Amino acid sequence: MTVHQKNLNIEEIVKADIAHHFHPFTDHKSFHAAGGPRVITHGDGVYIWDGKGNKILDGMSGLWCVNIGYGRKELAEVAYRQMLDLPYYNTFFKTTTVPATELASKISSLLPRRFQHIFFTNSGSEGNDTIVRWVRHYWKVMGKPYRQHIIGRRRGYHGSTWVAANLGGMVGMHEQGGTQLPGFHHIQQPYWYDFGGDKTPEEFGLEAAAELEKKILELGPDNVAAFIGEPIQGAAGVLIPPSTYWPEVQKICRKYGILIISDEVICGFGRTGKWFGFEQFGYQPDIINMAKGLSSGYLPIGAIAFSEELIKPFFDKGGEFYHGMTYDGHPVASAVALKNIEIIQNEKLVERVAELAPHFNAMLKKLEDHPIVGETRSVGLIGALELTRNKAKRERFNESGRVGTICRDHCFNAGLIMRACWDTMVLAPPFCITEKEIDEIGKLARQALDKTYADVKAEVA
Ligand code: PXG
Repeated sequence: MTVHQKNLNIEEIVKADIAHHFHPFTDHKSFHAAGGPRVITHGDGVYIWDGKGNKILDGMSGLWCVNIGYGRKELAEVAYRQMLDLPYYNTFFKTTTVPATELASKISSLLPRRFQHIFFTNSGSEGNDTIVRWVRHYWKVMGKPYRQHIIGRRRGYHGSTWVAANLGGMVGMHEQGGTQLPGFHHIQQPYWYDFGGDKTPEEFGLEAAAELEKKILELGPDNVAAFIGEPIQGAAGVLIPPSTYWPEVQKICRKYGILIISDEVICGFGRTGKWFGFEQFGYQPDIINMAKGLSSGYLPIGAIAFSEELIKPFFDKGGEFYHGMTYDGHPVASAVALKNIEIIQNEKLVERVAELAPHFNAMLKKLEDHPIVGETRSVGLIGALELTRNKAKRERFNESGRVGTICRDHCFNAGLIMRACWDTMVLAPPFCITEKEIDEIGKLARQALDKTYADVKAEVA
């Protein structure tokens, strides 16, 4: 327990939480039935501790974000110093702060040369809302106001604000919060395990990309503004597209003059073993959305990169884009993000992810001998394993994700955080993980899988 948490009364915290805290993405009835929250008190490296003193290996880097790991004092120190110098000033009305400008320069230095300008946000959701407003405005500025439709994928996740939820393809989210907004469309996700049938992944990748062209032709190519995709669909269950998919998507978008938005909120800043997911999958986006790994989750901050070709008309023609949030380019969050990137660069953590990738993949592959594990897959330090009732037929237990939830709970109790996306178990550990800790994930995951198997044996074919 860290010094300043010595006198914590966890029972009181749990009581207060039940009484006053309304949680995101939580079924409140089962939350209360479970006796309230598990309180996480502190972290170090790849481990976190709960209020009962349990040490847990965080296989999810928080929510895909604590990439450099927990407990890095340098980030706390930089935040402290920046707060004393200047806790806040805005970036509106022709002003800036030193960290915001330095961070914009730093991010553009990590990207291909055509990305020179960065717009700051506070989260991935805000980034996507901003991008939708911006893209539609861009096409108006370009004299093509009819280019308003945006195409995404089913089970894509782009955030929880209204526009971001419409952009994403989570049906459960569409059904809440009122009418679907106009102009958002979703095509099938490139998910070979569920939809590939007898085709090779490469054949299936081309087929999934062809869905995009079909949708474009249905809407009328001149009416389509942009296509948005995560390089790997994270929240859908780490859907790693076949190698043929993204190059074909790019070809189709170029053919019809449609912008490519790469949502790098999970994949950005090294997760796949390259700085950005588009480098791993061989395509060139026009707009990039970033958050999470930008600050390793130490403070909330997001950023959008627009290619110069898109930005230039705004410089040439003038005119204001009526959009901005109070905390865009917040100086403390920017200073922390700068330090985070410095750590990633100095410690060569992106290269380290690439180096660890085969070991991480081998750990997952070893689990394929388990009776309820179907395919396993990974790129860099992001991976998944499919729970199945019939390996040969790639059959799910059911659509509800019940078995995934059972497995997730067994993982937690075994001392491992692995997230369940329906019946797909996913992992995205911090980049500072060691080979030994990866082996520990394998060991704990197997224990949890054994217990899950014991619970559902009767259903396994
Ligand atoms: N885009 C992508 C690709 C994301 O993964 C967002 C946008 C939204 O970012 P913010 O910062 O507004 O949350 C995300 C977020 C999960 C889970 O359970 C995933 C996310 C957020 C919360 C939960 O997998 N991804």
